Amino acid sequence: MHLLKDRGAPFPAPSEITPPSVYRQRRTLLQGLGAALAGTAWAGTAAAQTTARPGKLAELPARRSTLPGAVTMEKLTAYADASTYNNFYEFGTDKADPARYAGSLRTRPWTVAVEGEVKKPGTFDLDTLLKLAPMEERIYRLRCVEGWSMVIPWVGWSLAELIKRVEPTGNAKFVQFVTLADKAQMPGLRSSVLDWPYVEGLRMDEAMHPLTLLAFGMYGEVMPNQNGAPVRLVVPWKYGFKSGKSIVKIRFVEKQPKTSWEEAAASEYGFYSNVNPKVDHPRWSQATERRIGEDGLFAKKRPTLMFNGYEPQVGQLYAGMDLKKFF
Ligand SMILES: Nc1nc2c(c(=O)[nH]1)N[C@H]1C(S)=C(S)[C@@H](COP(=O)(O)O)O[C@H]1N2
Ligand SMILES: [Mo]
Repeated sequence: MHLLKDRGAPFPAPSEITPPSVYRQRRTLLQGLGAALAGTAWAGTAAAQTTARPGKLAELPARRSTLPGAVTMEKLTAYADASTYNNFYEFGTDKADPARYAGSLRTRPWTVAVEGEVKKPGTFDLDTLLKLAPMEERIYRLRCVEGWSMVIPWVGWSLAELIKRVEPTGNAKFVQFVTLADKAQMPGLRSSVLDWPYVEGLRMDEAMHPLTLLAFGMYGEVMPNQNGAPVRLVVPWKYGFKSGKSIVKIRFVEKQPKTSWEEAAASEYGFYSNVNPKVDHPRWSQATERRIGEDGLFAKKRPTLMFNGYEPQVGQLYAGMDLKKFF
């Protein structure tokens, strides 16, 4: 939970890593060369990177994104970690609960309603969304406000693609994301830890930023339920909770919308929630983070970067804003 203080730990230096398209080639090459390279450091590195396609769920092909900032070179988090250490309170507050209980989530049929201040409102079914724009692989850091982070190869397309198609009116200043709340499928709704449904929001320019991803998969496959199937948001420069899972409605509004975490504790979770090592959470520091899968007894925490490392791409959105006030 966000109530827990980070227990601290992490990791040495960001080890150099090979992007998936390249390591897939290497893997093929290695397979071709057979055991010839086995035992070399290089072979070891390539083998460690074959997590890109875990082979658990249906493949979701994507081209590599060429968008600036969309592919970090950091070592990927293992799929086994990214799909078992989750926050998805609709299935419980323990990190293991979503993987344990999200099997009951029915992800088809699925629709996303788009409404509010748009000229072309409508309801999009999943198959339409899957074909709406070319799928891209984006390797983003995701940093939770609790003080841990992962590096995940997401599959999806820029939310801006959808926004352009529905033609927002001049009154559309913010976007609210409403996620599924169904007691029959989500045992966590029995708890009142949050006001359901889980809602989140972005300012219009944040929602339109090309890095803001509507994600349908990860590691080359469709999204595991526990990671927010069948469609979720990923906003890489903001704390993880801004990235709503299992979205059913997108509303364009004039006034800053309410968000579940602000509602739960306004003094701790602001609307913006940009990753910012200089603005501590009232109950813990945000200066450092531990990388999931790389923590150990002697591992060092790594410094948290301004805007989670996406400052070159998104810093301009906040020019002139007091980020301590608008935290
Ligand atoms: N619907 C919904 N979306 C959610 C959450 C949630 O509890 N419910 N948790 C958020 C939080 S706190 C984080 S850190 C990320 C975690 O995403 P991951 O499990 O894919 O790493 O999802 C976010 N989206
Ligand atoms: Mo989080």
